[in-house]
Amino acid sequence: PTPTATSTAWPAATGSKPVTATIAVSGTLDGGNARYFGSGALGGDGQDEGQDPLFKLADGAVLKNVILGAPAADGVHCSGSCTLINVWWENVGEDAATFKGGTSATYTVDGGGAKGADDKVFQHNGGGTLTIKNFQVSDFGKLYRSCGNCSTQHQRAVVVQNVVATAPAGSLVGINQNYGDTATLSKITVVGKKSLD
Ligand code: ADA
Ligand code: CA
Ligand code: CA
Ligand code: CA
Repeated sequence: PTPTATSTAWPAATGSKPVTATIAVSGTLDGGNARYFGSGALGGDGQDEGQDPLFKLADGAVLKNVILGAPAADGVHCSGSCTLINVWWENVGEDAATFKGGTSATYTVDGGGAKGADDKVFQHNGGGTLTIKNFQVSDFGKLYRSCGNCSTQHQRAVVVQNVVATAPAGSLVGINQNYGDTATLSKITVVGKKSLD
């Protein structure tokens, strides 16, 4: 039989917390399914580049059981390797998460989901390998983009496993073959669209 991706239900928020200054995470932050939303200087909900993130993860940090509400500004930034477990974006801001580590960085998004991305969900600007697994995404432009115009360009890799994607506006992933990027997709279910760009 054809493998079919599976997804779990979105969690109910246990509380709501305004974020007026970027939260620096090193080690592990377990949000207990609280909803964090941008406020004040982090109150941007549009597509302006250069917004700050709600969470900035140090190399090796883990962010888990967090709901990002609206506005979500520039979401989550990873400075090095990072792990996002059961992180949910109710309405993606400029993008959901940006991966900025070096060439040997590994980033994992395991569980969670995202909705309402005018353009990209995951933006890969550094080097290394991003794995996105057990994830669900709907109402979005592109699940993943390897930066096409970053000031330092890298060869990047993305692995997408067990993802349910509902009606992408564009393609699932965008990579730069001229830089030797790779994309490895398995167990993807696309709902509501017959073909991808
Ligand atoms: C756009 C832009 C990139 C980078 C990226 C981001 O793709 O062209 O240079 O800024 O957004 O990190 O949001
Ligand atoms: Ca952008
Ligand atoms: Ca961005
Ligand atoms: Ca949005």
